[in-house]
Amino acid sequence: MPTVPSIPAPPSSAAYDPTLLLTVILSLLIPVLYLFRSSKKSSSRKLVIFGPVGGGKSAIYHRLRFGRVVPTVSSMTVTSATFVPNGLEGKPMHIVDVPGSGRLRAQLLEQVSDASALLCVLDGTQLSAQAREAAGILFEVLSHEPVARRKLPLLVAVNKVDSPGAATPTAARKAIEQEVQRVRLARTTLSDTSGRDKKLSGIAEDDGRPFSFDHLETNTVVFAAISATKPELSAVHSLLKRLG
Ligand SMILES: Nc1nc2c(ncn2[C@@H]2O[C@H](COP(=O)(O)OP(=O)(O)OP(=O)(O)O)[C@@H](O)[C@H]2O)c(=O)[nH]1
Ligand SMILES: [Mg+2]
Repeated sequence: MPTVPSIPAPPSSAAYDPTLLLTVILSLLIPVLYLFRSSKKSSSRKLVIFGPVGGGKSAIYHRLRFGRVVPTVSSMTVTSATFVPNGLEGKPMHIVDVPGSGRLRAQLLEQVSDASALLCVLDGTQLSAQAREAAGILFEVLSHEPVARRKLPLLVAVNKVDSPGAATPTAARKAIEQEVQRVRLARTTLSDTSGRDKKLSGIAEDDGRPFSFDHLETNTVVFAAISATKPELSAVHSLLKRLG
């Protein structure tokens, strides 16, 4: 009996082709790995802008992003993008504008956890109110564990130097240090009465001396006068240049 030549069965599905399967997996994996890598990279150059309501954070953010200032209203959501800041050259940076509203404090602490530089902005024409508010925010940020254990550069920018009567960086520093001392005493008393025996460090550590930013070992703090509208942002540019 003549033998019938066997005909190879057609592949039931193209997906079973191992080469094709590998190509599909790789083409899906590569963009995911790339995205992960670039997000890690951007967080190694991440600036977080924070501070009291009305200090001028969004004005600075717009100036850095678009090179101009647009009329703003008090922000209610976090704004962020990765870009090469206006007036600088080089690699893009991830810049985050966190509104001053107390309702966004948890988001602020989340944002600063992986920041590589901090920019606290206050309105130099409203020193006493802004210094009190700024001291409370700075206390929370600098005592936040992921920030406290890293050496992060911090610029406290006294904004609106273009306006008459704006405070000098020296006056702002003194006012904020006095307010931080008040916050620190209030928090220390609270933690004593709560019965917790937690070792406080950094900005929260009451070592018997009046608080000074010079006592902080983990953060390098610079005070400078700036203006988002004039514009006079050299101190902000210097901070950004440190990120490489
Ligand atoms: N004269 C002057 N006004 C400024 C300057 N920067 C900001 N402003 C004005 O100050 C007001 C508040 O500025 P914003 O940038 O919205 O303040 P913000 O810090 O983002 O405030 P929140 O989003 O509420 O936390 C706006 O009317 C700005 O135009 C500045 O350098 N000089
Ligand atoms: Mg804003």
